[in-house]
Amino acid sequence: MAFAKLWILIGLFIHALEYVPIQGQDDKMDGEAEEGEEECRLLGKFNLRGYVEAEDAIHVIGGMFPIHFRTILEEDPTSTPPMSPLCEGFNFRGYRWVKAMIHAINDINKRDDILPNITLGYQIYDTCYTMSKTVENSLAFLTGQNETTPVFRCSSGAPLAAVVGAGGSTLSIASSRILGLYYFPQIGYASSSLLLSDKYQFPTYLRTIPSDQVQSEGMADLVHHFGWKWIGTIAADDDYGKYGVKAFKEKVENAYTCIAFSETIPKIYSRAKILTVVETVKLTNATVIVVYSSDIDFHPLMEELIISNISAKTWIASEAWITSALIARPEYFPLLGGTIGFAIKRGEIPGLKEFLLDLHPSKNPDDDLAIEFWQTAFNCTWPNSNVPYNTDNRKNVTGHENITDFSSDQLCTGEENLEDLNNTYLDVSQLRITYNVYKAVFAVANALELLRLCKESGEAGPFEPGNTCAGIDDFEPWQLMYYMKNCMKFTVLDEFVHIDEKGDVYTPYDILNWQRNETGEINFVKVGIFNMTGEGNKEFRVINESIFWNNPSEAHPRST
Ligand code: TCR
Repeated sequence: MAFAKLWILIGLFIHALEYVPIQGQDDKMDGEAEEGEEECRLLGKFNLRGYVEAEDAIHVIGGMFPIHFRTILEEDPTSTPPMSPLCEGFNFRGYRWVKAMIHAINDINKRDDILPNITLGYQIYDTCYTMSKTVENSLAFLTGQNETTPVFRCSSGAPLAAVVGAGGSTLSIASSRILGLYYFPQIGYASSSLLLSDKYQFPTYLRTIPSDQVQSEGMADLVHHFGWKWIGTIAADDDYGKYGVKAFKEKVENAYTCIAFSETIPKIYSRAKILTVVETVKLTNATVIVVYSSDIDFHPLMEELIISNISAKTWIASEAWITSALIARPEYFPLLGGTIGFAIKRGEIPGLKEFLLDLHPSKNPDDDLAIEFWQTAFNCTWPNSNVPYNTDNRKNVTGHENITDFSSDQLCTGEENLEDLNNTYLDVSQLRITYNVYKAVFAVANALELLRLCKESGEAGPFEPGNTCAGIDDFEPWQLMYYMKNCMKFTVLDEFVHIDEKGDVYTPYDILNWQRNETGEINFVKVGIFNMTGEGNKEFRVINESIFWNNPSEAHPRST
């Protein structure tokens, strides 16, 4: 049976990763383990953070989000038992995505027209934007290593229906390779790498963000539209940056347009590597530079570029940083003003703002993430907590050479007001990825609903033998996958969503341009659109006159 196979495989995983069998009778406690059976001892320990709410749930949806920017690197992990690393750098934007997932689940639970009498729960983990955590999260979903959480199929407790995530493409690819083994449904909200359209490699991966095939095509059209000849490219060192740039190059290069340079931004912070990129940008004659990277990876390079006083370049932004508060800062405007980039469709989520405001560390003393949020947002220390915040364990970071603790001695009073906070967590004016998260949760709910309706309708179902339906209480992951693959047409917040058989969506992009308003803040002004359908029909429109160019003459630059 499929299950037996699954358990053998998971067993092997656990064996390899976490347990060491103790042989012989001596180490055994009385009454435990029958003769001949191996007893196991937990060696390393899952150290996962996130949110679990599964008490009354009939089904649980898993989620993976970058609540932190990075893990803290261990110098010598072999001298102590293996522990999953700790994370640092609180990501307000990622935290908003988590809340959007919870909000979506609450909304579905409140509705009678979708999954009536069925309560969905959630099990959300922090990926810390790293591969190792993401793999660990995926294993935890499958094995239920975290004691309070359900195993994905298990007789007691609510089973896991599908996973939403995992943020960056490289992370989704890693988790999808594991989840795909069991034909376990996964739906991404931000992973746009074209690799993920390959259903041989990632049979159970779907997404609510368009593939970068589309974005790269749009960027190439933009370059041709303005007649630029020499283009520099900078890519994050991951499946997003590298494959995005690769597709861009394939589409842009022709008899007239050439690539001046191609650089990559390191994944693990290295000042030396970043400085070589800065040097290239300084020396190049190309005035147009495409940056295909997440804001998280681009930020350290940005800090160096700003010091080096580079100006009069036009930056072409990929979707991941075009509206990022981490990058779109007034102090970066001299360098990045006039940036043109692609942004995915924006949406409004009713009630989200109120839900985001409904946060206070005193609500739940065990909610470390809320405490860390509060401490970081208000730069104060929550009394009697030992949740660290504002630390930076990277070495030789620009501006501070040593490992640093930026936390404050000031105690939080609890009277701090969230509404006074001007940060990205509460900014609901640009809900793009957040909106995708919301859609992804609805996609899962929609598949669950179709599965449930099959039996209810009394008609023939899709499963062999005998054209049967699956039961909502005891379906297998591949049965839910049937609906995720074949029936992904539904409406969320008045928008019709169609995810095709490759798991891809085609939604239009806004072309945005960074301009400064009277108060000195950066506005993302819509200057065009790019739309492409699955059949390859496209529409590209830019209003040249509405663009702000960041050079002394404020004129359309040439890159010859
Ligand atoms: N696709 C990127 C990750 C990513 C992202 C973002 C990360 C996208 N948009 C916004 C942070 C914020 C688009 C990937 O890796 O596929």
